[in-house]
Formats: sequence, structure tokens, C-alpha cells
Amino acid sequence: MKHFHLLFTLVLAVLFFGCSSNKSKPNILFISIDDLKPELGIFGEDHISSPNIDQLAQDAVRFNRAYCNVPICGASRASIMTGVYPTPTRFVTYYARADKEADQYPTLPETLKDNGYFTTTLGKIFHFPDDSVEGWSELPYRPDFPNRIDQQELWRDYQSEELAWTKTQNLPQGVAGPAWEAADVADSIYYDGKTTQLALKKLEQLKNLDKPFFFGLGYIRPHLPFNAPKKYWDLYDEDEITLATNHYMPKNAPDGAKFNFSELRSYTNIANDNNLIDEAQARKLRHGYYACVSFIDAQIGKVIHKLKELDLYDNTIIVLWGDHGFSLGEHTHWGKHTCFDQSLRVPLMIKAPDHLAGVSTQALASLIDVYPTVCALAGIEQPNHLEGKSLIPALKDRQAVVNEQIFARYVKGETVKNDRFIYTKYYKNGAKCETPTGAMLYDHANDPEEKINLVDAPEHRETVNELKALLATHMQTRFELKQN
Ligand SMILES: [Ca+2]
Repeated sequence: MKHFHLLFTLVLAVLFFGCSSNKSKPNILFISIDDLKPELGIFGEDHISSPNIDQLAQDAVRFNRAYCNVPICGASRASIMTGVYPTPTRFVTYYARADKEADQYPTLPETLKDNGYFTTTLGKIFHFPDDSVEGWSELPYRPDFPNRIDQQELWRDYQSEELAWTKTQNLPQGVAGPAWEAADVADSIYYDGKTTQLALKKLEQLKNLDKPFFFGLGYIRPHLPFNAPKKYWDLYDEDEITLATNHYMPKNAPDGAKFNFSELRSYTNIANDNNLIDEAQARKLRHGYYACVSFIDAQIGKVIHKLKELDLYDNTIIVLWGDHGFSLGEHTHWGKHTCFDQSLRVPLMIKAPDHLAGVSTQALASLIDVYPTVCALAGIEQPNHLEGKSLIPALKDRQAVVNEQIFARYVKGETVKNDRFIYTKYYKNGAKCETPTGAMLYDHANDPEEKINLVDAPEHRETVNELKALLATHMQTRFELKQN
């Protein structure tokens, strides 16, 4: 009997310590906000109302100089989730898939799942919900269309009566409805509001797990169309919205940098021609973007409130990121899909227990660094294939330098950015990086808005040569890695 007691106590102890050591690993809430640019209070701008993201920043490190690796939804997400760079033939389009183009690499959720995490996702993390499903402990889910691959409905989330036709008409691929809507409805009527309702329920389930969780929560606004409840539009006076100060192409810009934003032009109230967006429409589009950001900010607030209510907040790492930037009239452009700073720079914030909080860092960061950073924070050995670096040094010391330079690309442009400069080389044939057509160099220390292309300036010849060489090495290394 005595032995039985001893055995029983031992079993209990093993169970208790076994569970508690596993459960004590931090949870991870991985929040993606589609097309969110770092035009937020926490990044030094004050014209968009985002009180909840600002509040979260008090417990996080925010990266003032974080960059995507490819400024288009599906490709950027496939790169983040696999931890490998886009190449001229891999992760190129909005419909890029990790499981078709880089299936040999375990995704971030797969690595976490293999290391004891319960992994789940709701909303838009991968572009396609059925991409790399083996990485999730349960099937990915989205409101209304859980198993649909064709997602036109997502973008046609119009809720006012006068736009009901957008749901029933058989519109061609790529054609939506108007580029904005301000329906006087509750948050929960729009897709992202429905996502939040499901997220709150999901957190209640996750609270009761005997494992740490990784929860990928993806919002689709402020992606076009700029549809948000009217109350968020009402936060702004459209007449007072100011337009981009660099609303013209840079001096000496190469032809490759020209961009006619076909995505915005696919909306029914935007002219499908080569003319510039006029001032009134520019103000309306900015107004809509701001409203969508405030709408999503309110959703983030509800999720954080729930985490705190469930007593999960303190032991949960929160990574908040945007998949690329977004031009709102800068350089005459509207949208992503360029190699300018407006299109490449992203919001990135990491709240991690026992690391810095309420500070910003100038450390150059790249979205390819997210995968190794999450592994390091979770205390998991990172897979060998990862091409980024852990950002932990910057989460411990805001002066730390992790990357001397970062790399990005978009179709025909290859970009390198270092501490001071950003350099892009354009090619006639982007898929093979053949026949250069031009290049651009901007001095971010003196020209953060990229108004003057300095690539031919004699005083910057050495810088251009240095960046050219770095880019060539990166492209060659990337090529060789892909061959193996
Ligand atoms: Ca996007």
C-alpha cells in the first residue's frame, strides 16, 4: 500500500510538472493586418486613430524600419510562413502558395506544432486557407466561406442595401464594386467583425488547453475595398485630410518604377485609364483607408481585452505585422506592387514576456526574420532552412543591429536597403533577371520621401557600387540555395 502511495505521488508529480512545464511555454498570438502601412501613431504619425494598437505598443517593441520581402499579399505571406526569400520564380504573385512553391520547408505553424504547440488559424494568414494545412492542429477557418478557395466574396464584403448587386451579379475576375463603402452597421456585420467574434470564442477554447497555443489571426482590412462601418468614417473630417507631399514621381525616376495601380482601377468608381487620381477622390480614398485602419484597431482592442479577461495576456507573445506597405498617392501611386519605401515598409510589433516593452528600435528588420524570432521566443530550435535572423537582440537592446541590410523584390525590381540608402535595379525580364533597364537610389537620411533618384550622382558612385555588389551576391546565393 505504501508503495502504491509512493507510485501514485510520483505519477501525479510527473503529470503535474510535465503539464506545467509544457503549459508554461508562452502562447503566441500572431496577428496579420492586410495592407496595413506603418502610418500609425506609434510610428510617428498622428492622423489615423488607432488607440488599441498604440496601447499594445506600450507592452511591445516596435520596429520603425521593418520591410517586407515582396510587396504582394500571397507571395509575402508564403515567404513569412516558410522563412525563405521570394525569388524571380518563387513567391511572385498574390496567389503564391507555400505548399506548391516551397513544399520542402516546414511552415512556422508546422514547426511549432512539431514542438508541442497547438496551432490554429482564423481569417487571412496564408492567402489561401487550404495552403499547408498539415501545419495546423485543426482545419483553418474563415467566417462564411470556411472551405472556399475562390475568395471573391471576401473582397466584395459590401453591406449597404444599394450595393447588394455586388453579391449577386456575375462580375468578372478582378472586378469588384466601388472602392469604398460606409454602411451604418455594427462591426459584426462586416467580415472582420465576424472574424473577431469567432476569435473571442476561440480564445476561450484555447484557455482550457493543456498545451501552449499559436493562434494565427488574420484581418483583411484595410485591404481594398475600403469598407468599414460608418462610425469609423465619422472619426475623420474629409476636408481636413491632407494629401501626400510627394505626390509626384521622383526626379530622375527610371521607367521601371512607373506603376498604374491596376488593382485600384478594377473598382467600378475608379477610372480605368492612365490618368492620375484627382484630389477629391484621393481625399476620399485616404478617408476610407483611415476608417478601415480604425475599424481593425477596434477589433484588435476586443481581442486584447479578451486575452486579459482570460488571464492569458501576460504569458502570450503577440506578433503584429502587415504583409507589405501601401501607397496612398505618394509618387502618384495607389496600392502596393512597387519597390518604393511606401510599398515595402511594414508595421511590425513584438510583445514578448521578459523582453523590452514600450520602446521602438531603428534596427533594420525584415519579415523573413519573423519565423526565426518566433522560434527563439518559444525556445525551439529553428529549422536549418531559414534564411532570416532572429530579432531577439533588438528585443533586448533597442540599439542592437541585427541586419546590416535587408532585401526585397517585386516582379522586375530587386532591392537592397542598408542603414542609410535604398537601391533598386530593374530588369526587362524579371523572371530571369536579364537585361537591366534602370536603377534608383534614395538617401533615406536626407530624403525619406524618396523625391530624388541619386543613382547617377557622382558623389554616390561608391555607394551604388557597394549596394550593387551586395544585391548581386544576394541574388546569386538565393539562386544557389534554390538549386539545392
Ligand atoms: Ca496584402
